[in-house]
Formats: sequence, structure tokens, C-alpha cells
Amino acid sequence: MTDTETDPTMIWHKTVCVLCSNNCGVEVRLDERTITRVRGNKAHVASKGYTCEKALRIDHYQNARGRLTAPMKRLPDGSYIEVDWDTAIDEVAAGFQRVQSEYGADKIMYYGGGGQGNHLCGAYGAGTRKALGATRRSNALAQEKTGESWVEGRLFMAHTHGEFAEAEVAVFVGKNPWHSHGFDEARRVLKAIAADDSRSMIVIDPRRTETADLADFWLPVKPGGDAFLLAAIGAVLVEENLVDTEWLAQNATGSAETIAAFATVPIADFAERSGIDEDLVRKTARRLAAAESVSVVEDLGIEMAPNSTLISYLQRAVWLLVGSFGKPGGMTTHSSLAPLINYSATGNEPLDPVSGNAIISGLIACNDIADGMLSDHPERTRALLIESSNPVHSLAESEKFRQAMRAAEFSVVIDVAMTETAQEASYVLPAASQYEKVETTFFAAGFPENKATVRPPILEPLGDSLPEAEIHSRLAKALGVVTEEDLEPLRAAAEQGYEVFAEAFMGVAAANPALAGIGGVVLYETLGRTLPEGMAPAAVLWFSAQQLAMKQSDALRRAGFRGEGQALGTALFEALISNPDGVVFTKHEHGQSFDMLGTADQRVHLAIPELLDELRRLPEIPSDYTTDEFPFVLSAGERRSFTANTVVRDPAWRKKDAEGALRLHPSDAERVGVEAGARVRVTTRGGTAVAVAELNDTMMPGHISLPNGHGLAYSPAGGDPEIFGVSTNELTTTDWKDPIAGTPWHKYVPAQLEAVQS
Ligand SMILES: Nc1nc2c(c(=O)[nH]1)N[C@H]1C(S)=C(S)[C@@H](COP(=O)(O)OP(=O)(O)OC[C@H]3O[C@@H](n4cnc5c(=O)[nH]c(N)nc54)[C@H](O)[C@@H]3O)O[C@H]1N2
Ligand SMILES: Nc1nc2c(c(=O)[nH]1)N[C@H]1C(S)=C(S)[C@@H](COP(=O)(O)OP(=O)(O)OC[C@H]3O[C@@H](n4cnc5c(=O)[nH]c(N)nc54)[C@H](O)[C@@H]3O)O[C@H]1N2
Ligand code: SF4
Ligand SMILES: [Mo]
Repeated sequence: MTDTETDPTMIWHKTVCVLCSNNCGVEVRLDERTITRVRGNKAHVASKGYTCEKALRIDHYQNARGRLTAPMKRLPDGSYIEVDWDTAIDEVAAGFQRVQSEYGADKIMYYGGGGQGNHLCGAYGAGTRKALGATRRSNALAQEKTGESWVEGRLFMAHTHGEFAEAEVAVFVGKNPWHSHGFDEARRVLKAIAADDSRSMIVIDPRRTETADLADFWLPVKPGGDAFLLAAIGAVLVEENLVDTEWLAQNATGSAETIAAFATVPIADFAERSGIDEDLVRKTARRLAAAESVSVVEDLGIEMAPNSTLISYLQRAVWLLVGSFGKPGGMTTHSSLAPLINYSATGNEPLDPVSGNAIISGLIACNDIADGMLSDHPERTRALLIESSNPVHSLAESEKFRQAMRAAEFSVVIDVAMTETAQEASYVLPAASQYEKVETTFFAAGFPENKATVRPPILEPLGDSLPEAEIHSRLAKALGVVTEEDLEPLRAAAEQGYEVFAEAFMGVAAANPALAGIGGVVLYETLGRTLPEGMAPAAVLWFSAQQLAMKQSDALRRAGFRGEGQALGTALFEALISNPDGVVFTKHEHGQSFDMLGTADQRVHLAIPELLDELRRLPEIPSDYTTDEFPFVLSAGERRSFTANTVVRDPAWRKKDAEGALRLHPSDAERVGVEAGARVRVTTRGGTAVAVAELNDTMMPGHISLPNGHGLAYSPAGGDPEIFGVSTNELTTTDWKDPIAGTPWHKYVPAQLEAVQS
């Protein structure tokens, strides 16, 4: 026998990196509970051995100090004591029931439901929401992606995604995939495009990012100037007759109106306002029009900046005007194992009774939550259930969210760590980490093949922590929505195999809507018991697989799954739970992009009247919000080599940029009188902070940046925690946001700088 077979520390365990939405497949070695080695999993269906530097030190997530090991209860003096699970569950259920009876179940809000590597908790949390009758919900998507989902709903009633690995022209708008990824093997793909003379990369970013360095066309747009730039690119397509009118006639409605609106754009003026030479604007438009295929992705650089919803529309209008949808390398719809957000906006969204603002994709705008809770509005939210997210740190104006939590009648946080948010909660429930339970994500947007990875636990839960499925199950029982008697017949059916179980489960779901509402917990408690050790929380995926099999049976068959009715879904489910290398769950053919459009006529609805009005009004809209008091534009939350939202709390994880430097152009440093490595004070309308200055000539003069995911409380040696770096949301305000989606303008925070005398 070799060492590898006898020595447990030599075994490679398959899992994924949980630090960004890509979830690259990795293999890790363990010494007791320590992850000692990490390498890319070459057999992984999506990442094929690829990782970035962040994965290699993942033990700093798994074994950080300050992991929660027992339920915590807040005492009136603000301190916490450990309580046992039975006490915690009973008191949490009673706390929510008190709010239900005093204020109404609709005053309970559920926030979160998953991070970068864990979405099963959201599937179970949805059940608890139903059990509580809590209709209000929100999560981080409502501070970045709701403008996009509103636009996608209007255009497609579906989500679109690019095929960057195949695209002739790849366009990144306010997106730095070198560091933030967002599609498989990002750096390999970027390098391949850069190395191929027949392909082009277009990067729209004020900073000369690592991605911009590889680009054929880098458009250093002035911060906040993207609407002008994209309007001008669209206008050039129209003016120079570069629009694919044939494609539009066949596949879209509303083209004439849209083209007419672009025709009114003053190209030279808008180019100038965006800071880009008109000649470069024209060359960019021509390159797009000449391409066989164009794939575009926007991200926070525009989603968290002025005119964000309009820009989400304009960039899509540009690739639609050149007809780059539904062809290899172009934009496409895709299947989904379980959609994280819906793309069904019509323009008549329901309104949040407290703020009066639109609830897009079912999510209350993040920027409205704390303001609402701190108001005296009779409909205000009174209780919060927060799961796998850290809104005190991640939402605008941290202090306001802290106050909102204190103003709440009751709040519960389910997390692995005593986070900034947990520190304000009535109860904190300890979750097993993402390596201590089975988990997956629903981010996958691949086409023609779409892939998912369900990875089994590689460690036992720490202390008394529990997988969320178990926490939600205990809550459901304490709330009285499910009893052992309800579950027994289904457990017996599950013993007899999937076919018998499926029939029994569907029967119960039809007869008992309350049980159907917590279907996840029911599956966990019944089917889950028949699954291999540690896999019970994956049971909810059986239902996702069934639903997908109903909607996409041909695509499942093309991916190799066999069977009729429930058997087809079950075949997918069984593949999912037994393949830590990941599974191709659907396979399509290119023309089928159109089949997945949700519009009744299966065409693109190119004209969004409200946004065409906005486009026509653009000449009067400011492109600069700086003032004498705040002359700099702060990009508050840049993705860097070692940032991962607040998933990794241990600063020792970082090999560089330990404090999260404030980047500024050398000429600005000179003007402010600050040297490299010196301290600099940054002040905004929202607050002030001191950071280390990094002189960086990739920044545009006047543009400064701070990284995301810093400013977390951590105690390296135990004892009182210290704060490492700047928490950007100590500098932001809830009122600084997009008028349509309510998403924050974190990438455009007017700021002042001054040298700090040491
Ligand atoms: N390393 C790392 N990767 C991550 C994460 C992480 O924390 N760390 N988080 C993940 C998450 S949750 C997300 S949402 C994504 C976000 O991924 P990205 O959106 O790519 O990340 P950011 O660095 O926030 O912003 C992207 C770019 O926007 C540019 N920008 C700033 N202002 C403007 C502007 O006015 N116009 C334009 N066009 N660009 C502008 C910035 O210079 C920056 O290069 O990253 C994911 N991946
Ligand atoms: N100023 C500014 N603010 C920003 C951004 C920015 O660029 N600038 N970016 C924004 C973006 S795009 C995003 S997506 C948000 C992200 O912000 P959030 O949605 O709040 O998410 P994370 O910071 O990723 O926090 C994830 C939480 O999950 C916990 N956790 C980890 N594993 C588990 C688990 O297995 N179970 C449970 N229950 N919990 C777990 C972690 O401890 C952490 O508290 O931040 C946003 N905030
Ligand atoms: S951080 Fe993202 S890209 Fe990097 S290894 Fe982890 S999942 Fe992959
Ligand atoms: Mo995000």
C-alpha cells in the first residue's frame, strides 16, 4: 500500500472554492480539521483544474478564529450568552410569533439566503419564510442586479449571458473579470482572446485594470460617464448604418422606436462628456458591427454608478442592434437548476408599502430597508431573519443598518461567524461551514451546456453548528407547521424508492399547501434520510431536478439523462449528488436561445419606453457629481487579488494589500501631499476613514478606490477583536442610488482627501 492509501493527510478530497460565484472545483488535503493543500480539480466539468490565487488559502475561511459553535442569545446589556439548541429554537420561534401577532406576519423580513458558494440555505430559508408568513424579502442582488433584472425582464422575460470563451468580440462594461471572474476559467479566456488577432476585447473602465491591459480597445470612461458613451456607440451604429436590420425585423419588436431614439443622440457631445475620443467611439461601434458574435457583461462599475438601469439597457440595445443574440459566441438565454432571481419585470412592479418604491424581482431595494425600519411608518418591518449575509457591513451606510437592527423588535442571524450583523441580532444561530455540509450554488448560466456541482461535506460540523437544512427543519417544527405524523408516511414511501416517494410527495403537496410551502424541509426529513451520510440537505434538489425535467426534458436527455416523468428528474438528482466533479445538467442547440425567451411572441422587445425617454433626456442629465467640497470620485469596494466580500474574515489570508490600500493616481497624491504608504484621510457625505495610500498609475486622476471586504472585526490571537482596513460602507449613504432600481452608487461616491500628519 502506498502512503496515499494509508495516510489520511495524503488523500485529496473533492470540493469547490467558495470565494466567488465561479465555485472552481478543487481538491484539498486535510490534517485533522486543517486544509493543508489546495489544487485545482482537473476533472471538474466547468473549471478543469483552473483556480485563482484566492482558493489556495481557503483554510482561512474554514478555520478562522471566531467561528460560532453554539447558539447565542443577546442579553439586555448587549452581551451574548450561549444557549442550547432547544432553547434557541423555541425562543426564536416564539420571538417571531410575537411579532406576527402584534404587528402581522408581513412585518417580518427575510434577508439573504446564500453567498458565493452556498445556496441550499436559501432553498430551506424559503420554507421558513412561508412558515412565518413573511412575504418581505431582500438580499444582495437588490443592491446590484435588480436594475439589470428589470431590464432583462422587459427585453426578454429571461436572463441572458455571454459566451466569452467563443465570442469574437468580448465586452466588459464596469467589470474586471481578471479579479472578479464571473465566468469559467476567466484568466485563461481573457488571455486566449488577447492572443488571437481575429478576436477583440473591449473594456470600458476608468481604471486601466488587469483586464484593460489585455484589451484591444480600452475605453477609459470618466466615472459616471457610461450612459453617454453607450448612447454614443449605439448612435454611431445607427448613423453609420451598421444596424442589423434584417436580424431585428425577424427577431425583435420595437426596433424603429429604439433606433429613432438613438438617432437623436449628439454623438460628439456625448463622446466628450464620457471622456472618450469620438474616433475611438466610432471604431468601437464598427468593430462590434463587423463581428460574427459579440458577448457583453456588465457589472458593478455601472450597476453601482449613476444611470445604472439606463446603462443596463443601453449596453443590451447595442448588442441587439448588431444582432448578437442566439448565435455561437453571442448572448444567449440559459437553463437554471433553481433561479436565484426572476426576470419577469413588466414595468408595473408592486410597490414597497413603506418606501413606495418598486419591488423588483420580489426583492425590496436594499437601500430602503434601514430607512423604512427607522421610520414611523405603520407598515414598517419589525423583525429580521438574516441568513448567510452581512448587511451591516455590505449595505450602504452601515451605521443606519445597525440602528435599524436595534430598532427591530426581533432579529435572528444564521451565520458561521460573529459578524458585524450578528453582533446586533437578538439570536445568532451557528451554521456549519461550507466544507462541513453538502452545498451547491445556482449561479450557473452556461449555454449550450449548463453545469452544476453538488459537493459533499469534507468535515464534520464544528462544535454544535448545524447545516441550515436542520436549523430550518427545527424551526418549522417549533412553529408547528410540520409534525412527525405528517412526515411518517413520506418516510415510509421514501424507503420504497423514488417512484413511490414521488407519488406520495406530490399527493401530500397537493393536499396540504402548508406542507408544500415547506417542501424543502419535508424532503430533507423524508427523502433526505435515505441519502448517503451527510447528504440529507441535498434532498431539496430532488424537487429542483423534477421541475427542470418538466420544463427542459429534451435538454436533460441531450445531456444524457434517461427516464420518463419523475424518473427523468430523479436521474438528474442522482447524478448531481454523486458527482463532486460536477454534472452537465442541460445541453441545448444554439437556435434554442429563442425558445427560452419568456416573451409571449418569443421575440426580443427592444423598446423600453421609460428608458427611451430617459435616453432622450440624457443631454440634461449631469455626468459629474463632484463638488469643491468633494472633488474626488471614490470607487467604494473594488475587487482585488485578495478580497472575497466578507466570506474570509481573517486578514492573514491576504498575501498582499493587507490593509486594503486607497489607490490614487500619483498626480493626485502630489496634489494632496501624500506619499506612498502614508496615511490618507478620505471623507464623504457619509463619513470619514483613514487608509494607507497606494500611488497607482492605473487610476485616472480624480478617481480613487478602496477595496471591498475589508474593515472586518477580527481577533488574530483571540481576545478583543480589532478592525482591519476600511469598511467602505462607513462612507456611503442610503440616499445615493438609482431612481429606478434603488441600487446604490457605490462606485461613484464624491469624496475629499487629505494627508494625515503622522
Ligand atoms: N476577487 C474578488 N472577486 C469577486 C468578489 C470579491 O469580493 N473579490 N466578489 C464577487 C461579487 S459579489 C461581484 S458582484 C463581482 C463584482 O465584480 P466587478 O464588478 O468586476 O468588480 P468591481 O471591482 O467592484 O468593479 C468593476 C470595475 O468597475 C470599474 N468602475 C468604477 N467606476 C466605474 C464607472 O463609472 N464606469 C465603469 N465603466 N467602470 C467603473 C472599476 O474600476 C472596476 O475595475 O465580483 C465577484 N468576484
Ligand atoms: N460599498 C460597497 N458595498 C458593497 C459592495 C461594493 O462593491 N461596495 N459589493 C456588494 C456586493 S456586489 C455584494 S454581493 C455584497 C455581499 O454582501 P453579503 O450578501 O452581505 O455577503 P457576504 O459579505 O458574502 O457575506 C456572507 C456571509 O455569509 C457567512 N457565511 C459563510 N459561509 C456560510 C454558511 O455556510 N452558512 C451561513 N449561514 N453563513 C455563511 C459569512 O460569514 C458572511 O457573514 O456586498 C455588497 N456591498
Ligand atoms: S475565487 Fe473564484 S475564480 Fe478564484 S478559485 Fe475561487 S471560485 Fe475560482
Ligand atoms: Mo455581488
